[in-house]
Amino acid sequence: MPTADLIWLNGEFVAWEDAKVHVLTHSLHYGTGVFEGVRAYETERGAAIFRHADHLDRLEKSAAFYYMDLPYSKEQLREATHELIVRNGFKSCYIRPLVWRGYGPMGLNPLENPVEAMVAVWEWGAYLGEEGKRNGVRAKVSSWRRISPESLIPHAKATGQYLNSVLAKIESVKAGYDEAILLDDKNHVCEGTGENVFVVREGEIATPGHTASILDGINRRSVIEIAEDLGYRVVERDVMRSELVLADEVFLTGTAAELVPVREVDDIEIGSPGPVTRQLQQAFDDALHGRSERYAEWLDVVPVPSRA
Ligand code: PPE
Repeated sequence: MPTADLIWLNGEFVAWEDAKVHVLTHSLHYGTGVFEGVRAYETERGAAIFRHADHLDRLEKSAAFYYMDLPYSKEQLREATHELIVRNGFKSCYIRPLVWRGYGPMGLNPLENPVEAMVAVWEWGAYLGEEGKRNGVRAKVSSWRRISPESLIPHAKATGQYLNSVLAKIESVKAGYDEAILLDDKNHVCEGTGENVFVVREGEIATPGHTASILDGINRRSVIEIAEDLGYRVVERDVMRSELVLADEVFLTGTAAELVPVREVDDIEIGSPGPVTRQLQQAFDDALHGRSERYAEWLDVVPVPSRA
């Protein structure tokens, strides 16, 4: 695990190894936490955080679903993250904000437990491997269904909900695949364990819509916008399992993963990465690294304090 010098914990910068909580922390027992995954990239204007405001908005919404107010304002979290990146000396990094119910009464009512917050940063390379990013990953349709909106909140990025992704990930890795694709409770394609999924067929790009129990991925939104700007027809609709194989190309999007082609589904070769995936990967990469004027407003440039 790559580390950093400092972690921001409840308003203070503490040494990485000292960023600790009590073992009776509510969230440790019951999964009552919400989090984000964000990335900062090295750009010509300095380190820049991709769609930071959107991630903080989603963090606030995720917290609200579980009856938590953010203990620090979004602006405070934003500034703390800027300072954390500067003080750790990073030009690019992964950013993990977490808000959780802390030490207090045990039992399932969390409402008396304090709400705590932290932000950690570290250098995180290609989530599904460099080779996967270049030439595509091998995915397996999971035997596990994505959490149903009747039992949990697919739109919330809550820690406890990730047991669903963990089961699917373990199953796929033990079977020798790189990633799992989960169907939803209606047997439609939903998403990867930590990525949204797209299928390309005859020039049309399709991705499961909000009623398919997806997480409303920020990179999903970005890639839809980029694809439309490039003139592609993008539709949000139900996607059948068979379409993963019928497709000319399949790819995944997520903060950690970025844009990753899927080269095989259930041991069947698809044809990805094909030309559409390649074009989108390039345009998306340009947006992330600040090489695209058109998407410049997506970047939250980290201010560097003057040494005066
Ligand atoms: N679905 C899930 C279930 C998910 O966890 C992510 C992000 C996405 C879709 C894509 O969302 P977005 O990053 O906003 O485009 N997964 C985060 C956690 C990964 C992890 O292993 O931890 C991430 O990519 O940071």
